[in-house]
Amino acid sequence: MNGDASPARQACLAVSGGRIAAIGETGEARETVDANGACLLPGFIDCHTHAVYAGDRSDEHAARLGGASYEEIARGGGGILTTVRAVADASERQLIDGARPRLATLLAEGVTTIEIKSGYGLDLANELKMLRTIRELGATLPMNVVSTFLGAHTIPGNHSHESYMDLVVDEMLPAVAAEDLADAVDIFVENIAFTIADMERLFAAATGHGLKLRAHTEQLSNMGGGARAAELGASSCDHLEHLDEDGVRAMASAGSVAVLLPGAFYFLGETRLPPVAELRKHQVPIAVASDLNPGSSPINSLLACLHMAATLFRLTPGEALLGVTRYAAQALGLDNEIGSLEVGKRADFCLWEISAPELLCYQLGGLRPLAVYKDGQRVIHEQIFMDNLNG
Ligand code: DI6
Ligand code: FE
Repeated sequence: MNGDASPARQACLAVSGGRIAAIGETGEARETVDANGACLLPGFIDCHTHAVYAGDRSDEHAARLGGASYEEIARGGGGILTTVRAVADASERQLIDGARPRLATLLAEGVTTIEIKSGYGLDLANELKMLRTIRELGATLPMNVVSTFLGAHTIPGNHSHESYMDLVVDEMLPAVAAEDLADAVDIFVENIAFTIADMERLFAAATGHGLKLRAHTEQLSNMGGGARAAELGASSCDHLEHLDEDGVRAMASAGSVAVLLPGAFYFLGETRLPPVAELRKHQVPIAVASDLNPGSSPINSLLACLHMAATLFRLTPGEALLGVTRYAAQALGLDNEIGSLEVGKRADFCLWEISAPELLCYQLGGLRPLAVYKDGQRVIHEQIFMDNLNG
């Protein structure tokens, strides 16, 4: 995953102190593992999720199947606000217990880093509750958990647009920063949510607190949010089905990663494809994530989204694989640490019993790594495989 996704035939990889110490050199080791010709890939990175939530929205799914649109449901007080009510009723303990199996499911398919956003609290106490939940998941699971403050997800019913933005920027953000509960901020720039001016204000304040910047842009319409977010230094712009070529150019010159979310495209039955040809032409790095959430992407599988990135968005298997490794790390600003098998990076990797990595974009379902390593420690393994290894 060092720029392209073609496999290398290396005899060995050495780990020391949780990091990759050498590649291709053989020598003495305290412990050796014979991978029996299995394929070694970096741990996958799900760089955009809303994996902490309560309740489900299967009734809204049924309503959409009957013809209602995502926007109509949102404007009627449902959508994100349905989940906000469920999260308000849940304790931090209940949120942790609800999210843990989702994360464990991702870990079992080889995801060693996950980003999780708040955004179903929408008041100070509940946003902090969500972010503490995210931090607690990171402290108790063998995964790298990145936390993003998405107070600007939608406007709650008890606020005007202006008074809610005041609350997000003047009260929530300082409280989040004071407790070090987030690594980045995010905002939903859309005609049913926030404006570019809101984003400018939020980003200025967040930069002052040392937070990284992300944005949901051009998901349902083209507002120019992607171009502006990139200019302001956003490490990624996410969704992007409605991004135009000017937006692509702005992202290219600013070095912002395009995070594509085929699960939401698929589940909402969208028809407008993200501008993959233009992103390629201008060499914008492309990441792929699950967007796991109860409204637009109840898809608890990054591998399913990897598959959809190829089948629905026509990414090449190499592009899709780089999208859940190298460029996902870049979207999180963690490309010096994770996302590829290189000396000095964290020893987060998986063994797969597959003929070639491209198989992961081809087969849908039934795929699991033989073993998952996080910081050099084996955290999950297939007993059958290990039994074989041990003779
Ligand atoms: N766009 C999305 O697809 C998710 N958030 C966003 O800004 C959906 C969140 C939800 O519907 O609960
Ligand atoms: Fe999202």
